[in-house]
Amino acid sequence: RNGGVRMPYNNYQRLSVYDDYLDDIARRYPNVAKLVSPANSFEGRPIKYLKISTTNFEDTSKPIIFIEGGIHAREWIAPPTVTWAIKKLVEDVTEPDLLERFDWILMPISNPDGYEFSHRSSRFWRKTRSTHSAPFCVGVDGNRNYDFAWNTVGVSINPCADNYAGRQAFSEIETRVVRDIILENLSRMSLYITMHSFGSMILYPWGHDGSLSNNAFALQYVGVGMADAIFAKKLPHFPRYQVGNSVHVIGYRASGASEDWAHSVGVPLSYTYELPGLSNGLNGFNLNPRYIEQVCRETWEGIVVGARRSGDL
Ligand code: ING
Ligand code: ZN
Repeated sequence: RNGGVRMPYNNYQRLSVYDDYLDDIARRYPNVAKLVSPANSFEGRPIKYLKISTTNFEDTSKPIIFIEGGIHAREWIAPPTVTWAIKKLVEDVTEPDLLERFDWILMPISNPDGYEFSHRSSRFWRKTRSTHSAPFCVGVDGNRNYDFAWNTVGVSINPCADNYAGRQAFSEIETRVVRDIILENLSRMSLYITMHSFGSMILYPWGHDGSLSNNAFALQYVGVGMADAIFAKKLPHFPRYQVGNSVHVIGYRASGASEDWAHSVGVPLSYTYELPGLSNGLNGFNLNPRYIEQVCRETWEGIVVGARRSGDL
């Protein structure tokens, strides 16, 4: 691979490794991968993503698939599943139809400030690191900050809480960047997946009240297809994925989640993956690094089926 920047999968990596990897892929594969850095995070770090396309996003007949991870800082298994998808689309291609049929937007770390804070200072940090809401408490829950049923359920109005929704919807640059990607590409976006952990679940709307969307049949059909593909590749002691409406599968309601907002503005297939944790409590966020590669491999199988089924609907 001619001396490119490596993304190791035997341990959790710092932000700079992700940044360098994205830069390097864009440099080495200029015909298919474009680096976009639309804004800086609250603390001034570039928020980066790759647009992967054989036609520079100019063939408007191709559906777009958007996969994003790392909005919750401590969920360290999420970002590598997104870089693994990049690898499988451009470096180590075993499913060439996926690059031919779809355009891809891949953002491994949507909350770089929180991610770095969870490495440097506080392992179980979840939120952004903004200080504009309250002088005495830092950060907003990115997955409560979207403008759909915002600040109504499963949230806190206490800025010190882990599920603080923010002083207004989209108060955070990190959620506005994801919002703008979805709105700019809405006419073609067929599938959105936000990577979280943990619990081995594939969740779909509506997460704020547990009701089903008009597209629930397709959401269930594609969701089960993804879970079956993961099941076929999982290790024996990994739990089987559960698939269903967010409220019914995870057991609580939450407003302002990206999954709900994306679906509400028109993305037909919108999912939250809860990647495996293999433990209870906070230890679920500390998935042993020996399983990073396994989770990436099996999650890719889910993405493959999700893409193909989304294209068949
Ligand atoms: N889980 C998601 C959360 O933000 C979720 C689960 C997603 C609930 C979407 C409702 C709607 O709470 C994690 N791990 O963050
Ligand atoms: Zn999460």
